[in-house]
Amino acid sequence: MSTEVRPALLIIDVQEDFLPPNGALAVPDGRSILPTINTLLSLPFPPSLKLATKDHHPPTHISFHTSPCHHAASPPLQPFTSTITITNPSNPAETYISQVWPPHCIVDTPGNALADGLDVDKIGRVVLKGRDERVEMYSAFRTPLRDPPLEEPETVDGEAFGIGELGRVLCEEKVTDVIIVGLAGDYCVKASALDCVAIGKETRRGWRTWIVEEGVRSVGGDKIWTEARKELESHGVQVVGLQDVKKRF
Ligand code: VGL
Ligand code: ZN
Repeated sequence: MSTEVRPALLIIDVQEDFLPPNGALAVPDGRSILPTINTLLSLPFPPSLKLATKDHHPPTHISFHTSPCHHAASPPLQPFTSTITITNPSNPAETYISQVWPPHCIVDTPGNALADGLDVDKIGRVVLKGRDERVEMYSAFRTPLRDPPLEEPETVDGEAFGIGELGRVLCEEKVTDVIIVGLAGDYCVKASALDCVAIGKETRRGWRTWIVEEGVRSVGGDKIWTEARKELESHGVQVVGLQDVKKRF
Protein backbone atom coordinates (compact mmCIF):
# COMPACT_ATOMS: atom_id res chain seq x y z
CA MET A 1 0.00 0.00 0.00
CA SER A 2 1.25 3.44 -0.89
CA THR A 3 1.44 5.93 1.98
CA GLU A 4 1.57 8.84 -0.44
CA VAL A 5 -0.72 11.74 0.46
CA ARG A 6 -2.77 13.07 -2.47
CA PRO A 7 -5.05 15.87 -1.34
CA ALA A 8 -7.83 17.34 -3.46
CA LEU A 9 -9.38 20.76 -2.91
CA LEU A 10 -13.19 20.80 -3.29
CA ILE A 11 -14.78 24.26 -3.57
CA ILE A 12 -18.55 23.99 -3.18
CA ASP A 13 -20.93 26.42 -4.96
CA VAL A 14 -18.96 29.66 -4.59
CA GLN A 15 -21.29 31.42 -7.03
CA GLU A 16 -22.60 34.98 -7.27
CA ASP A 17 -26.18 33.98 -6.33
CA PHE A 18 -24.90 32.75 -2.93
CA LEU A 19 -23.03 36.00 -2.24
CA PRO A 20 -23.94 39.44 -0.94
CA PRO A 21 -24.81 42.08 -1.93
CA ASN A 22 -26.85 40.96 -4.96
CA GLY A 23 -27.14 37.17 -4.77
CA ALA A 24 -30.64 35.72 -4.94
CA LEU A 25 -29.81 33.42 -2.00
CA ALA A 26 -26.96 35.39 -0.44
CA VAL A 27 -25.20 33.67 2.47
CA PRO A 28 -24.40 36.21 5.22
CA ASP A 29 -20.75 37.34 5.10
CA GLY A 30 -20.16 34.94 2.19
CA ARG A 31 -17.54 37.04 0.42
CA SER A 32 -15.18 36.85 3.39
CA ILE A 33 -14.27 33.24 2.45
CA LEU A 34 -12.65 34.26 -0.85
CA PRO A 35 -9.11 35.06 0.48
CA THR A 36 -8.98 31.69 2.28
CA ILE A 37 -10.06 29.84 -0.86
CA ASN A 38 -7.55 31.71 -3.04
CA THR A 39 -4.80 30.81 -0.55
CA LEU A 40 -5.82 27.14 -0.80
CA LEU A 41 -5.85 27.40 -4.61
CA SER A 42 -2.22 28.52 -4.50
CA LEU A 43 -1.07 25.39 -2.61
CA PRO A 44 1.14 23.12 -4.71
CA PHE A 45 -1.32 20.41 -5.77
CA PRO A 46 -1.86 19.57 -9.42
CA PRO A 47 -4.67 21.60 -11.07
CA SER A 48 -6.60 18.36 -11.73
CA LEU A 49 -7.02 18.08 -7.94
CA LYS A 50 -8.42 21.60 -7.57
CA LEU A 51 -12.13 21.09 -8.16
CA ALA A 52 -15.10 23.40 -7.94
CA THR A 53 -18.80 22.59 -8.03
CA LYS A 54 -21.63 24.76 -9.31
CA ASP A 55 -25.30 24.61 -8.43
CA HIS A 56 -26.67 24.56 -11.99
CA HIS A 57 -30.45 24.72 -12.03
CA PRO A 58 -32.94 24.87 -14.91
CA PRO A 59 -35.44 27.76 -14.50
CA THR A 60 -38.17 25.29 -13.45
CA HIS A 61 -36.16 23.53 -10.70
CA ILE A 62 -38.33 21.89 -8.01
CA SER A 63 -36.49 23.74 -5.21
CA PHE A 64 -37.73 27.17 -6.40
CA HIS A 65 -40.82 28.42 -4.58
CA THR A 66 -41.93 29.95 -7.89
CA SER A 67 -41.67 26.80 -10.02
CA PRO A 68 -44.71 25.91 -12.15
CA CYS A 69 -45.02 22.57 -10.34
CA HIS A 70 -45.91 24.50 -7.11
CA HIS A 71 -48.37 26.99 -8.64
CA ALA A 72 -51.38 25.22 -7.12
CA ALA A 73 -49.84 25.03 -3.63
CA SER A 74 -52.16 26.32 -0.94
CA PRO A 75 -51.13 28.24 1.05
CA PRO A 76 -48.52 29.55 -1.43
CA LEU A 77 -44.95 28.41 -0.75
CA GLN A 78 -42.64 30.76 1.13
CA PRO A 79 -38.92 30.64 0.34
CA PHE A 80 -36.66 29.55 3.28
CA THR A 81 -39.56 28.22 5.39
CA SER A 82 -41.95 26.06 3.32
CA THR A 83 -41.19 22.41 2.74
CA ILE A 84 -42.21 20.12 -0.11
CA THR A 85 -42.24 16.36 -0.56
CA ILE A 86 -40.06 15.25 -3.45
CA THR A 87 -40.84 11.89 -5.07
CA ASN A 88 -38.32 9.67 -6.81
CA PRO A 89 -39.40 9.93 -10.48
CA SER A 90 -38.50 6.28 -11.01
CA ASN A 91 -39.97 4.95 -7.74
CA PRO A 92 -43.04 6.81 -6.38
CA ALA A 93 -42.69 4.93 -3.07
CA GLU A 94 -39.47 6.79 -2.29
CA THR A 95 -39.89 10.36 -1.08
CA TYR A 96 -38.00 12.96 0.92
CA ILE A 97 -38.86 16.31 2.44
CA SER A 98 -36.96 19.39 1.30
CA GLN A 99 -37.03 23.16 1.67
CA VAL A 100 -37.86 25.68 -1.06
CA TRP A 101 -35.69 28.66 -2.01
CA PRO A 102 -35.83 31.75 -4.15
CA PRO A 103 -34.80 30.94 -7.74
CA HIS A 104 -30.99 30.80 -7.82
CA CYS A 105 -28.00 29.68 -9.92
CA ILE A 106 -30.10 29.35 -13.07
CA VAL A 107 -28.13 28.16 -16.09
CA ASP A 108 -26.87 31.07 -18.25
CA THR A 109 -27.60 33.81 -15.71
CA PRO A 110 -25.01 36.04 -13.96
CA GLY A 111 -25.88 34.53 -10.57
CA ASN A 112 -24.72 31.11 -11.80
CA ALA A 113 -21.13 32.35 -12.35
CA LEU A 114 -18.29 31.47 -10.00
CA ALA A 115 -17.59 34.37 -7.62
CA ASP A 116 -16.01 37.48 -8.93
CA GLY A 117 -12.54 37.53 -7.28
CA LEU A 118 -12.18 33.75 -7.07
CA ASP A 119 -8.93 32.63 -8.68
CA VAL A 120 -10.73 30.55 -11.33
CA ASP A 121 -7.62 30.07 -13.48
CA LYS A 122 -6.29 27.66 -10.84
CA ILE A 123 -9.42 25.47 -10.86
CA GLY A 124 -8.79 22.33 -12.93
CA ARG A 125 -12.34 20.97 -13.16
CA VAL A 126 -15.89 22.20 -12.54
CA VAL A 127 -18.60 19.67 -11.61
CA LEU A 128 -22.24 20.73 -12.16
CA LYS A 129 -24.98 19.72 -9.69
CA GLY A 130 -28.74 20.17 -9.38
CA ARG A 131 -29.31 19.91 -13.13
CA ASP A 132 -32.35 17.59 -12.90
CA GLU A 133 -35.42 19.77 -12.27
CA ARG A 134 -37.28 16.90 -10.59
CA VAL A 135 -35.02 16.50 -7.53
CA GLU A 136 -33.02 18.56 -5.02
CA MET A 137 -29.28 17.89 -4.83
CA TYR A 138 -27.32 19.41 -1.96
CA SER A 139 -24.45 16.90 -2.06
CA ALA A 140 -22.01 17.45 -4.91
CA PHE A 141 -21.82 13.65 -5.31
CA ARG A 142 -25.44 12.49 -5.63
CA THR A 143 -29.09 13.11 -4.73
CA PRO A 144 -30.61 11.49 -1.61
CA LEU A 145 -32.43 8.99 -3.88
CA ARG A 146 -31.26 5.42 -3.74
CA ASP A 147 -33.85 3.27 -5.49
CA PRO A 148 -32.84 3.11 -8.31
CA PRO A 149 -30.33 5.93 -8.76
CA LEU A 150 -31.43 8.53 -11.32
CA GLU A 151 -28.15 8.28 -13.16
CA GLU A 152 -26.23 5.23 -14.27
CA PRO A 153 -23.81 4.07 -11.56
CA GLU A 154 -20.19 5.08 -12.16
CA THR A 155 -17.75 2.28 -12.93
CA VAL A 156 -14.42 2.41 -11.10
CA ASP A 157 -11.87 -0.39 -11.62
CA GLY A 158 -14.69 -2.59 -12.94
CA GLU A 159 -16.99 -2.04 -9.94
CA ALA A 160 -20.23 -0.01 -10.21
CA PHE A 161 -20.97 2.59 -7.51
CA GLY A 162 -23.64 5.33 -7.35
CA ILE A 163 -21.08 7.99 -6.48
CA GLY A 164 -21.46 10.62 -9.21
CA GLU A 165 -18.86 12.17 -11.50
CA LEU A 166 -17.12 13.67 -8.48
CA GLY A 167 -16.78 10.30 -6.74
CA ARG A 168 -15.40 8.74 -9.90
CA VAL A 169 -12.82 11.51 -10.34
CA LEU A 170 -11.64 11.23 -6.71
CA CYS A 171 -11.26 7.45 -7.14
CA GLU A 172 -9.46 7.68 -10.48
CA GLU A 173 -7.13 10.39 -9.22
CA LYS A 174 -6.19 8.21 -6.23
CA VAL A 175 -7.03 10.99 -3.81
CA THR A 176 -6.39 10.33 -0.11
CA ASP A 177 -7.62 13.58 1.49
CA VAL A 178 -10.46 15.90 0.47
CA ILE A 179 -10.26 19.50 1.69
CA ILE A 180 -13.67 21.17 1.48
CA VAL A 181 -14.65 24.87 1.54
CA GLY A 182 -17.53 26.91 0.15
CA LEU A 183 -21.24 27.62 0.51
CA ALA A 184 -23.35 26.94 2.28
CA GLY A 185 -21.94 25.32 5.42
CA ASP A 186 -25.35 24.18 6.65
CA TYR A 187 -26.54 22.80 3.27
CA CYS A 188 -24.32 21.82 0.36
CA VAL A 189 -20.97 21.85 2.20
CA LYS A 190 -22.42 19.69 4.96
CA ALA A 191 -24.15 17.25 2.58
CA SER A 192 -21.03 16.96 0.40
CA ALA A 193 -18.70 16.35 3.37
CA LEU A 194 -21.00 13.67 4.81
CA ASP A 195 -21.20 11.97 1.39
CA CYS A 196 -17.41 12.23 1.03
CA VAL A 197 -16.99 10.19 4.23
CA ALA A 198 -19.75 7.75 3.21
CA ILE A 199 -18.52 7.26 -0.38
CA GLY A 200 -14.92 6.96 0.81
CA LYS A 201 -16.14 4.00 2.88
CA GLU A 202 -18.38 2.49 0.16
CA THR A 203 -15.52 2.51 -2.33
CA ARG A 204 -12.94 1.47 0.30
CA ARG A 205 -10.84 4.53 -0.60
CA GLY A 206 -11.25 5.84 2.95
CA TRP A 207 -10.85 9.50 2.07
CA ARG A 208 -9.91 11.70 5.03
CA THR A 209 -12.37 14.58 4.85
CA TRP A 210 -11.41 18.07 6.05
CA ILE A 211 -13.35 21.33 6.21
CA VAL A 212 -11.42 24.60 6.50
CA GLU A 213 -13.60 26.66 8.79
CA GLU A 214 -12.57 30.14 7.55
CA GLY A 215 -13.56 28.98 4.07
CA VAL A 216 -17.21 28.28 4.98
CA ARG A 217 -20.26 30.46 5.79
CA SER A 218 -23.81 29.26 6.50
CA VAL A 219 -27.31 30.37 5.49
CA GLY A 220 -28.31 30.20 9.17
CA GLY A 221 -25.20 32.03 10.43
CA ASP A 222 -22.64 30.99 13.07
CA LYS A 223 -25.07 29.40 15.52
CA ILE A 224 -26.37 26.90 12.96
CA TRP A 225 -22.81 26.27 11.78
CA THR A 226 -21.78 25.29 15.34
CA GLU A 227 -24.51 22.63 15.27
CA ALA A 228 -23.60 21.47 11.76
CA ARG A 229 -19.95 21.28 12.80
CA LYS A 230 -20.77 18.92 15.69
CA GLU A 231 -22.76 16.65 13.40
CA LEU A 232 -19.97 16.63 10.81
CA GLU A 233 -17.33 15.81 13.44
CA SER A 234 -19.48 12.98 14.79
CA HIS A 235 -19.30 11.43 11.29
CA GLY A 236 -15.51 11.77 11.11
CA VAL A 237 -15.16 15.05 9.21
CA GLN A 238 -12.21 17.06 10.57
CA VAL A 239 -13.00 20.76 10.87
CA VAL A 240 -9.73 22.70 10.97
CA GLY A 241 -8.17 26.12 10.38
CA LEU A 242 -6.31 27.32 7.29
CA GLN A 243 -2.99 27.26 9.16
CA ASP A 244 -3.46 23.54 10.00
CA VAL A 245 -3.99 22.75 6.33
CA LYS A 246 -1.01 24.84 5.19
CA LYS A 247 1.22 22.98 7.67
CA ARG A 248 -0.10 19.53 6.76
CA PHE A 249 -0.37 19.80 2.98
C1 VGL B 1 -27.48 25.43 -1.67
C2 VGL B 1 -29.64 25.90 -1.04
C3 VGL B 1 -30.08 25.61 -2.32
C4 VGL B 1 -26.03 25.37 -1.29
C5 VGL B 1 -27.91 25.14 -2.95
O1 VGL B 1 -25.16 25.44 -2.19
O2 VGL B 1 -25.74 25.24 -0.07
N1 VGL B 1 -28.36 25.80 -0.72
N2 VGL B 1 -29.21 25.24 -3.26
ZN1 ZN C 1 -29.82 25.09 -5.31
